[in-house]
Amino acid sequence: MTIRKIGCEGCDNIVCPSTKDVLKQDVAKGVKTAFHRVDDRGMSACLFGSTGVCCRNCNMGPCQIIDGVAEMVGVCGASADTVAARNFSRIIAAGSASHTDHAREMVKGFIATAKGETQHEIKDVAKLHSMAKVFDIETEGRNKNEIALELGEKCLAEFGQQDGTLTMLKRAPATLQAAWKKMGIEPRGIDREVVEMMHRTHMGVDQDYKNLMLQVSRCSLADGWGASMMSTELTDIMFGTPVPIRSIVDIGVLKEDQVNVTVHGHEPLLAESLCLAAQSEDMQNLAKKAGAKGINLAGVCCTGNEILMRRGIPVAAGFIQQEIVLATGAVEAMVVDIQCIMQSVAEVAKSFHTDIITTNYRAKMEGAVHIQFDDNNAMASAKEILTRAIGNFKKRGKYYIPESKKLDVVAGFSHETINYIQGGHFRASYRPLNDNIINGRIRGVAAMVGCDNYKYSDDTHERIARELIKNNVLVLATGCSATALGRAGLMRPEAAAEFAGPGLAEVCETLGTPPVLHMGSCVDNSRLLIAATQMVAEGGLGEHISDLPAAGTSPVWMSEKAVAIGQYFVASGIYVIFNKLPITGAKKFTKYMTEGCEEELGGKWDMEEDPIKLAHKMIKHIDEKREALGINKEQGRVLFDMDMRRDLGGGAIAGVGCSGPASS
Ligand code: BF8
Repeated sequence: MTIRKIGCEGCDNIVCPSTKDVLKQDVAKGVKTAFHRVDDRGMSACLFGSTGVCCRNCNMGPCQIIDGVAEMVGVCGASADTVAARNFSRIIAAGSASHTDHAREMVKGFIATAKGETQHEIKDVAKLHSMAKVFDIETEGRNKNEIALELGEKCLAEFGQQDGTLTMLKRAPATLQAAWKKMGIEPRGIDREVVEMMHRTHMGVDQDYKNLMLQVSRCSLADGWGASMMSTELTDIMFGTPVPIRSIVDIGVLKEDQVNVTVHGHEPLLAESLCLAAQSEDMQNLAKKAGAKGINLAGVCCTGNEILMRRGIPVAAGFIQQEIVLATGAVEAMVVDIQCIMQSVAEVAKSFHTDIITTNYRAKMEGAVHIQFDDNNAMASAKEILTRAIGNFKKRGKYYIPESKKLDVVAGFSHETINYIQGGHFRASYRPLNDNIINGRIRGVAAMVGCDNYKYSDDTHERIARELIKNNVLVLATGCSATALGRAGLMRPEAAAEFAGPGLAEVCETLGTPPVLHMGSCVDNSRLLIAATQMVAEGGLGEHISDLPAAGTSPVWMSEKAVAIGQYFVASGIYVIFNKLPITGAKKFTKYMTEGCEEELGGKWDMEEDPIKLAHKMIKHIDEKREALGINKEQGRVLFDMDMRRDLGGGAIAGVGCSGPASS
């Protein structure tokens, strides 16, 4: 994997044309970004920290451990394996806590909506009914708000539940549920698993790395199959299940003659309210009075993915571009809530007329303006935020918007949409996908998730995805990986003919889909779990998720959340490969994570820094699974005739053709 050598001074190591373009403009000259800070730090990462063997869990240390050196265990005697496993466990606890606290807010917003206390409504009644069934909620003779209220309250109770198992687990394949039960790793309650993980990693508690890993899996499953899945499904019910939608991705989505408001963070409650408020007559009139033609909302990070998926609102930037978008000088306000917001944005904003507006009591920042977002009075909060942004429009000084680099994307591939596009309303199923994997047109499926990272080239996601699709592997993407792949032009249907191997290209052309499907934000990785479950249920690809020719990666992860996602994929039976993990200072533990755990969980971890080698390790794993299934035979290329196209469901996608699944 290419390690960045210099930052934006010469911009030669930044591939994204818009990032390079903005950074070389006069307007951005005084701006110091993370690209600079990575260079300025001028030292390599701490060897103990980066390999997971620095222990600071008590005040006898910190202890730096060297595996195999008797004098270099912890003062308490902790071995390298224990220390690395404990550190890894705390990453999982933090990542899971972030997703689950986000989910709690969404569930609370859902309950308030069901009570009629917000300006939102229950939009996807079909999904409401299917979730009611999962939670054994009576639907007969009840209106949608009554059902939603009971569903919301049952979901909220699972955060504090002490015993039993989380309800969503029963959506997993029966074989996987049985394996979790046998291992004793079914999550009991969402908060309980995070708390227990923290307790067990306190000094002098769990000192057996294999035992710790059981709780690591349980904690991550409480995230993936518990809180994240509840968040995705309830958010869909409230704001609409995504259907294919055309939009654009790039810094160039900012508009010269409009009030530019970027929405950055994760919880879509705020962003949805801003969308509604921005369309209101009074806000539009206020913008016009200030000399603007309107209000232009644009997304950053996962909030961007949420409003892109459901509303087609353009995405301005992924994680590593959050400072660059401000360096254009064209943003009136960056509205932030929680997670992945760099403290430096407040510093960058000082060079311009831009306000950084924090909106969540949990996440304040020096130098920012705080306007608390109030769920129960969301429209008033949203209008207060927009009024402040509009007030800044006249103060805009020199700016530069790199307009020519904008790329089209087709997003909105919820698992329901993937089902629908393969068979329409009446024959929706995963059968065509399974058949195309069995007949070899599609070699397998790769999940690309997670972050950008300044330490690595900003084209890493693109290089991996291009290698995968060239080899007929369908890519499902979420989070900042999805934004990077959209920016690279791989989420246009035309990209299939341009970059995919012949089998995958043919299937994409028939369905009218891109070879890389945008499945949403980071909490939406739960959609991938359901997609994998449906592939197993459809038949022909084994009995377990671990039998599927599938693999996952977060190639340049930065956040603890990405590791939690990786772990719940592993605990669901998936092979997951990251660039590096902070575990390699402990030999037995690393061997267990990359080999030993497969026997118990079906999935395992792997590591590779070179993007092309990483893609080929995924392909190798996919081929091994194909071999085990007995489907790894060379197939002659068969051109689709009209009957075969009809069998596939045939429609192109919305904005490009069909209207997607019914939302109510
Ligand atoms: O949750 S991909 S950088 S924005 S952590 Fe953060 Fe990573 Fe982006 Fe979304 Ni996910």
